[in-house]
Amino acid sequence: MEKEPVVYLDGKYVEKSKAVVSVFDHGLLYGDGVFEGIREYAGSVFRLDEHIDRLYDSAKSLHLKIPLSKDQMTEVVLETLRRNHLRDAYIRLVVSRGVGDLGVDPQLCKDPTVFVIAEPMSSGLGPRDPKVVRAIVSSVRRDSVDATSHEIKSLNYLNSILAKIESNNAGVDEAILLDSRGFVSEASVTNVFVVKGGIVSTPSSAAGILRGITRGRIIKLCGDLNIEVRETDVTRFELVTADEVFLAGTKSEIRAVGMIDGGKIGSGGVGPITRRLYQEFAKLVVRPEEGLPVFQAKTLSAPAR
Ligand code: PXG
Repeated sequence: MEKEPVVYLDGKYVEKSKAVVSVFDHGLLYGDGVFEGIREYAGSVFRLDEHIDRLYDSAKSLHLKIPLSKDQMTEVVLETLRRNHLRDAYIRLVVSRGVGDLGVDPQLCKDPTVFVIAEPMSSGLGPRDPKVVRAIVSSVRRDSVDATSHEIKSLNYLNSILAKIESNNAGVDEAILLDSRGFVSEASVTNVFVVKGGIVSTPSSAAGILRGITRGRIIKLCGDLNIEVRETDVTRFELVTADEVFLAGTKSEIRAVGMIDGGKIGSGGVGPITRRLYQEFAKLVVRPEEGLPVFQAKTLSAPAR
């Protein structure tokens, strides 16, 4: 029989079939918790430092105390990959409020639940063009920065899910959400970029976005390639009249948007700047300085819990 994958759960590495959490966990009962989606490329974890920092910032904003240090958490991610012999993987790191009673009060939950799942996933990046997707502008507004802001990478994804249901019902691939002011925010699980006259624009944090790690690397890449890039408010008009629109996130990497609300974007295919950034991003993700090698002698302390 094939060996089961293992999952890190509260200090132990357990078989996938035994990796279960309580029905009293507030992560399940209330979406009270935080997470990260991370990728390993060719034996190296892409920007793990940034993912760990973002996880701890998300937790801090919820007054959720993670019971591991950042170094310990880093080691748990690496060890989960080692134990599953994974060189190209998607990693899901979750910290929930933990077990409590049926009341919403987080103070009643003593110990946060921590788990790390790693599954094989190969990169879609390569010499060929990125996928082209069709999108709608959703009628669902992105939660504003003074509400359940998506600046927090929390377990509460109903805002994105409602938009995704709308795009499913419209028979397209993606939903782009406007913020409460009416400006473009982000897609359900990716950041949005528009290109007009050779200038790349992407919504700023005012639009209630998650500051994507992929987004950050693309902004940096634009700088390296001397492509002008702006973090600014983007209107729906600017979105639908753009020369190119693309989406960026850890899991889906970079996707071109060929159509929005039934109208073509540019030629309806992959534009030249999207293609260039996609090709350069493919090179970037395997640069040694962008990742943390997994299969190396341990340097960090073992996780304690
Ligand atoms: N915005 C939101 C709301 C996200 O959830 C991104 C942007 C992109 O961020 P990164 O750091 O990945 O470049 C995300 C990404 C999925 C999936 O299935 C992705 C995310 C969350 C849940 C599922 O692709 N987060």
